[in-house]
Parts: sequence; structure tokens; C-alpha cells
Amino acid sequence: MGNDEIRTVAAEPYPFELCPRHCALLIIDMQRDFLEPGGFGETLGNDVGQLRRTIEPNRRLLGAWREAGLLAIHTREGHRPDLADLPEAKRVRGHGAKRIGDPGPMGRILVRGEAGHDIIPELYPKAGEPVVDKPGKGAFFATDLHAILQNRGVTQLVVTGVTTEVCVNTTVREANDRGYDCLVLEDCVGSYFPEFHEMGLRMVKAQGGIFGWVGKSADVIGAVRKI
Ligand code: TIU
Repeated sequence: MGNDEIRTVAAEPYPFELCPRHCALLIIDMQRDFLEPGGFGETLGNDVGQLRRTIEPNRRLLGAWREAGLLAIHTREGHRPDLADLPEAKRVRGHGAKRIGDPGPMGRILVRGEAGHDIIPELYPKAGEPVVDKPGKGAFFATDLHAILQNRGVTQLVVTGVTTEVCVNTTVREANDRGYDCLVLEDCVGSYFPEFHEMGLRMVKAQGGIFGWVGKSADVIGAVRKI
């Protein structure tokens, strides 16, 4: 079997026909700022421990994906050191003790080049894997992601990362309007709020898959291992 062959992956609301040659793994914002204490997620008042269960399934999936020689893309939410791309509305939102650009234990919060902005060591990108820096919640807004995907002939996305109802959901909606089929993996996405996680997934797969499909990493790993 080769990369051109379609693999049927169990999913809701119906099976996902994965074509490895035209499919990319898109890992959203698995950054220290969201998953470790002292970063942006915690300054917003969240318990970052809620997200840590996503790390191991993502690590296993990324390992299998790399072994199969498929395209993996990482995103990071964050801003220029001069904050010129940070809307004032985003900077002041939430009245947190610390704001984007303020110093924290992992450097300036949500600023590119700082330790907290980088991807967690467990999922660190390998050379050749595109890393897309995004100023917003959606990975297509003000980035070259669409061009990268088009240049590689990608039409399908397996989407993982954090958080389910914020950056994952926004990105899936953006991708849907640009013509991509998205399979969101429930064990590889997470939220600070379990009820939003559940509803975020239901919003994707309702109405016959209005924004895409929801599946599990084990089924995708099983499919790509056959390549
Ligand atoms: N706050 C929250 O749930 N998420 C974000 O601010 N960004 C992402 O989801 N990456």
C-alpha cells in the first residue's frame, strides 16, 4: 500500500476517508504558555493541568505520523516582541494580573522568541516541519498556512492541540471555509473546561459533520501504520 491509497478511519458522524498524500497533521498551539504554569493560560485564570492529558496521545500520533513520512505542521499563538501585531482589544481583555508582553517566569507572555511561547519539549518540531506563528486564534488568519498547504497539495487536515473550543474550533471553521476536510481527534485536543471540550467537539460533528469529523488517535495511528 502506498500514500495514494485511501484509509478509512472510524469517526463521527461517519468514517473519514484519509488520503495520506493529501493529508497534513496540524498541531495547534501545544506551547508552554498554554500547558505549563506561569504562562498565558494561567494568567487568564485557568488550570493548565486540564490540558496535560493531551500530551501523550499527541506524542504517539506525531511519532507514527513521522514514521510514515507524512507532513506535520505546528502552530504557535503569539506576538512580535514590539507587540505591533497585538490589537489593544486583545491586550486588555480579561483584566488578568499579567498581560501579553508582560514578564513572567517563562519570559514575556505570549511573545515570539520567549521560552513560554515555544512548543513543549514532548512535541518539539523536527527540522523540515513547518511552524506557523499566528497572532490570532485561527491558524489561517494573518499567516501563510493556506499557501503552505496548497503548495503541498493538502486537502485534508488531522487537527489536534489546544484549546478545543478556542484555537482548534476557530481553525477548523477557517479551514472548512477554505475547502479542507478536517478530522479532529478527541483525545489529542483539550480545554480548560471539560464541558466546552465536549460541546466544541459536538459543534464540529453535528448536522452531518457541519465543520468536519471527530475521531480518536488510535484509529489514525492504525491507518498510517499500514503505509
Ligand atoms: N484561552 C484559551 O482557551 N485559548 C487560547 O487563548 N488560545 C488557544 O486556544 N490556543
